[in-house]
Amino acid sequence: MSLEQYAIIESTLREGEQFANAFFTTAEKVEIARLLDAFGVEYLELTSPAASPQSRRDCEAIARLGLRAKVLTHTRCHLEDAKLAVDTGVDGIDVVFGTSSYLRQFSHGKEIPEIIEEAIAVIEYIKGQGLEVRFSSEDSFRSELVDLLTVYRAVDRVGVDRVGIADTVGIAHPLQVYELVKTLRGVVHCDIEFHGHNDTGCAIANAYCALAAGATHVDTSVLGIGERNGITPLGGFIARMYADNPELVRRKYDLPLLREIENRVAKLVGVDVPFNNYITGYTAFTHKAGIHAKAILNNPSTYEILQPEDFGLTRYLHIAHRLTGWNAIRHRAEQLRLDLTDQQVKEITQHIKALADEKPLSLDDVDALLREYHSGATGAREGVKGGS
Ligand code: HCA
Ligand code: CU
Repeated sequence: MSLEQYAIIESTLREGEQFANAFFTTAEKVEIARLLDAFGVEYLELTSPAASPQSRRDCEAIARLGLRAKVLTHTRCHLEDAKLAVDTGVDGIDVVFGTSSYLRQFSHGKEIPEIIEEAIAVIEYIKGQGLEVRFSSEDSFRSELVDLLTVYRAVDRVGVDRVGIADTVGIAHPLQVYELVKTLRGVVHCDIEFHGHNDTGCAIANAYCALAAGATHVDTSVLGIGERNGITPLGGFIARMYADNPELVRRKYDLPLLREIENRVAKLVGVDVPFNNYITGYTAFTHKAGIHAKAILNNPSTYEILQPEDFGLTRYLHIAHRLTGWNAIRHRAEQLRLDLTDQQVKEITQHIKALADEKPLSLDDVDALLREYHSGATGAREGVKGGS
């Protein structure tokens, strides 16, 4: 069910601001918010107004933009923070409380009944102000299950809109996420959000499993930026969901905007988009081996589950190397409008392979060889004609 109906809570402007290199100005935050809104994410999550004076002004500025996306801010589960948040004009508040024994021992020092009491007061206050409210437990996967369920059941009973599970330290794997969300689904009636860190590379799979088990909302950030190595990346999550149901993802989001958003955020935080990034990476639609190239020319789906055109991108056949095949070379000759027989293309392919064994080749080298061969072949034909 949730795999067909889910919402993205885009947290580049909250979790992403916790990335080592992120120092967004108000204007930059507004720009990112507008881009993500145009892309079509359902929610934007912003840094708590309690964090700093600028953070408060940024919440106010983005809440005033009149975006399609709902604007949330993220605060500790404290009444004072919640009051500040309500005053910024946001649509909803994501509150977070640590339930793990680590956090209870080394952070806030509170016991479960105390956590519940405080959570209920905050939730009732926010609901009373007419805002959406989510309650999440930080470090959910290192919390006692019975504690977690007790807290969630209590907040569900007072009408929280959503409970959140956070894999704060990136320790969970997909089977555990599936299991926990499935259990929780049987206990609460409200929506369920998943927030997953990527310390062991499971963040996308974990988000997917959360949805498969009945979660309704997934947190992402552009390029996955966040604390340490970050959370579920927006682009990777989109790739995963597109692979399941392309029509739905095309309908929900303005996919060609993804690259622009990633490039912009990458520039703002001073990083490069990785070569192997989902969808937009430099090699994401590059095909190299002769067998792959041949099949791609016949039917791209043979080796592509994502259609580059849907993202405003094009595929690339890499032909200037020793693994190349004559079908790919023939295709290139056709693009260059060089009329060569299959036998001629096969010969030149052997030549390219031999040359590539000796030195790196570029596409220009291959083109030059094709042209040379073509004019030689044409010259020979014309010579024969002339002599007859
Ligand atoms: C953090 C908090 C958080 C909160 C997630 C949530 C996490 O550690 O900075 O609100 O669901 O990872 O626990 O990002
Ligand atoms: Cu986090």
